[in-house]
Amino acid sequence: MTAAVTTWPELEDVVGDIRAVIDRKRVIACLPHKDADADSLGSALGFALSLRSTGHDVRVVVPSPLPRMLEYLPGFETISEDPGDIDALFTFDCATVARFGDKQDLIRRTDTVVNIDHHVSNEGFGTINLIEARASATGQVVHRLLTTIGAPITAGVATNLYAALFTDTGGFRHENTTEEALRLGADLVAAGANAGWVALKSYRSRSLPQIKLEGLAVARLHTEFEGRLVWSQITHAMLEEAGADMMESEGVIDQLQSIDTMEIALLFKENSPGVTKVSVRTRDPYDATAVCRPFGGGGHHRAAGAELSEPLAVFEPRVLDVARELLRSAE
Ligand SMILES: [Mn+2]
Repeated sequence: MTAAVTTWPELEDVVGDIRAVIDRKRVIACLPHKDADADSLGSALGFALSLRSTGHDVRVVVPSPLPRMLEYLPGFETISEDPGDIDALFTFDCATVARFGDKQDLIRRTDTVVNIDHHVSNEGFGTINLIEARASATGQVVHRLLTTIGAPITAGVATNLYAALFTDTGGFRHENTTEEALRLGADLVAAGANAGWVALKSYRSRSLPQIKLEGLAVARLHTEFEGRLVWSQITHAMLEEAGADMMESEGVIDQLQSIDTMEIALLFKENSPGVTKVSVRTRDPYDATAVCRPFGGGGHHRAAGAELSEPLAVFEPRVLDVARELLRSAE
């Protein structure tokens, strides 16, 4: 299955407009997606720190709940509850307006929205859209933009963008670990990014509840098609048992993805009563977005997700059917 092809403007085509927004607008807000990961929030904070260092009034606002696990990112303490009156809004790593959660409203009430992303499924909701689907991380797009407009890459900016790039490539392990990504990693370290700190915080400092939750999820692993289809769940009861919150379930999908026979891995999360999220990871020849598309979700070829207002017991069999169908159709 091939994804719909959308032609987005190149950086060169929109950089003048973006520069004009930065120069003309008094107050700029930066917005990551809901349940922000380090690519989304690191891009927003990196961009904000860079512009602030040249005297711009830039506020970072985050859809609730605040992703406390990303407290280590420089500038995290400057996140605003409410950005107040803003003149322009920059969004990072977010493909759909719905993904802004309780901050969706900011998109509607701001005249100038600059949408910066690398998701092929991006809706193009910005007044200016800078979508580079080939980029390994949105942080990479932000770095190219900042250097093109001559904005400074301070050590704080570099650490944020490094965290974005490092985590979106799975610690430089995923297929999107391109030559360009590795070179950018080196450039960011040269600019002062603390690579060891980011690696420690991303992959080597997990809480006890996180480890317990992972154990519970692995214990209820299901497999079909001789291990080609694997799935598990994170339910409220499991969170309670582990003493964890949903944010601490981040690493579980990586465990499922590491199974050697895996071709499609699914993790179902009971987000709130009656709301279920599925995270999908795939290996060749399967497209993760094909599993999510019937449910209005999206993402990347190898990693995608969808959220539906349905109880887990209703949503899970529907997604499983789509995954089974994909596996059968390739046989
Ligand atoms: Mn990303």
